[in-house]
Amino acid sequence: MDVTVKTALISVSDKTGVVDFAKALAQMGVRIISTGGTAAKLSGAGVEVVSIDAVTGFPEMMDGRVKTLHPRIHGALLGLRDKSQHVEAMTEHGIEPIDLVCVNLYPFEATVARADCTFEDAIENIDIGGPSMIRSASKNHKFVAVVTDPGQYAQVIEQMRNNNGALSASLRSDLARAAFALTAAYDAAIARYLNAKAGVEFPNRISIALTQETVLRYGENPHQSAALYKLPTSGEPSVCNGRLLEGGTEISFNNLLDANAAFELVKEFDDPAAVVVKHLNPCGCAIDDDINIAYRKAYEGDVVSAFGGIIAVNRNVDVELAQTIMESYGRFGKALGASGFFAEVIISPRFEEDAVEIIRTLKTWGSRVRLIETGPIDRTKLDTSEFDVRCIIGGLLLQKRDLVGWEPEVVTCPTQTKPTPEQLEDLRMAWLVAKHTKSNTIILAKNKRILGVGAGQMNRVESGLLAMKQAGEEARGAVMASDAFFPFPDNVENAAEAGIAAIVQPGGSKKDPEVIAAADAHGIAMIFTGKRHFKH
Ligand code: 93A
Repeated sequence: MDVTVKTALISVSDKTGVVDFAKALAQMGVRIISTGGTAAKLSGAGVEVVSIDAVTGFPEMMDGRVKTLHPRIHGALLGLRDKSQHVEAMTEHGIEPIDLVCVNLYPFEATVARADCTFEDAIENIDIGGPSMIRSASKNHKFVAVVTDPGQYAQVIEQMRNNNGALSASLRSDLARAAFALTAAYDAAIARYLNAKAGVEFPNRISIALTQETVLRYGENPHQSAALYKLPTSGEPSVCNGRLLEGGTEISFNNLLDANAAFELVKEFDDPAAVVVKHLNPCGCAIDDDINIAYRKAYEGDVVSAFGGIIAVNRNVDVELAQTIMESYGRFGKALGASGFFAEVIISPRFEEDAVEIIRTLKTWGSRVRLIETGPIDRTKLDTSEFDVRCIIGGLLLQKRDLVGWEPEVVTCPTQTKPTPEQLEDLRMAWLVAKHTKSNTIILAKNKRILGVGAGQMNRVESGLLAMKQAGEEARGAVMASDAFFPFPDNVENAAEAGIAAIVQPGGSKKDPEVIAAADAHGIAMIFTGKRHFKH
């Protein structure tokens, strides 16, 4: 059933587009009721409005805390037009129906995001009357339309213009569902803020409002449907908060997972760094004063795995870096006798325009690669309030993010041999790479470059053997990182055989004395970080 809009109530904090919206309504003969600031704005623009107090018979009071909370408003929104008792009650109490409510709320989230926001500011920005009207109108969407976003104005006006001033049941239903989701998200944000203020890390009940970013073609596999939703966060530079540049093939579920893994690792480094990720694990990572060299070293770490890889750099992609990336894929593709060598995604704080042009003109894969621009990396702006959320069937596991990086002040060295400054640099790098690699993890590094990665094995010895096999002869003089302690000296023995010179691990095993003795016996320097980085 269509509803002809005769009376509308407009009460908005965000006044974007409201004058044109109200003018269009007025042109179609709609009577407009409005609250203080909105009424002033509309009448200032020449729109005829009835003030809210003329309807309620009460002045707006208590600093505006009570303006629309009145039976003449809520009766007008909630009354069933097809139920005689409701109609009689409306007539008896002089309640005139309102057919459309246009409300957007006090900007609670924007207010609490401000650095100078006081607790009182936050409380005053909790809108009560607005959500009440939105909920009343949404409950009664059989008769009332509820407009909660300036982005909806055009569609509402267009439909009214083409439909003799009436709105369809289907549009009213769409608007009502959006409205309930909005008020739920609004209250979730308030609860989140108050919990944080009260120092409650894990409240009994958590509501998280997620906003759909995009529906994805499919999930991990083609038979799984999927979509990307965004969390309300601080806007920390990340893949999710980044911008997908135009061109390129549609981004996939797995691309997003891998891109996130790659960027979170490259974010750990201040010096120019590059990472290549496959299936959530780094297959290459390097640091150098020159980002081009860092990239080349990262790529050359494991050219076979770099096929279809996800590349992240912590510096802007200019023409030179774009060419370096494309050249590496062409050269190694040919050398391996494989055509169609390509990268899936490149992530960078920024892509210079001519670099994008060069990438896009590369016929083989440049036209298809997804480019994600994250904005400048600023590690002082990491969102410390954010949870790391994992799904198990029937539940979610929440933990605080692992924001521990390299802590030189807690590092100890229990072995007789001490690492050289160069080895220490490599140990630091290998340790940070281990943090971002699936457990059990063993990472080998030399000259600020990863040589071997043992990831996700069910025992640490196997991870070590894989990493050493990959590094081959280069393992001689390299350093090793283990994301958790060694329960036995076996890994150290194997490391000694491969020629590993220094090891970083958390320490804390019952068998530490034996592990240390094994390192000492082979002249290996070993340091303890005191913290582990399991990544399940
Ligand atoms: O303080 S309130 O919760 N009390 C109310 O009765 C009320 N009615 C509408 N806030 C209330 N509103 C909000 O005022 C609306 O949701 C809107 O955001 C804002 C518009 O005020 P103005 O028209 O004075 O700018």
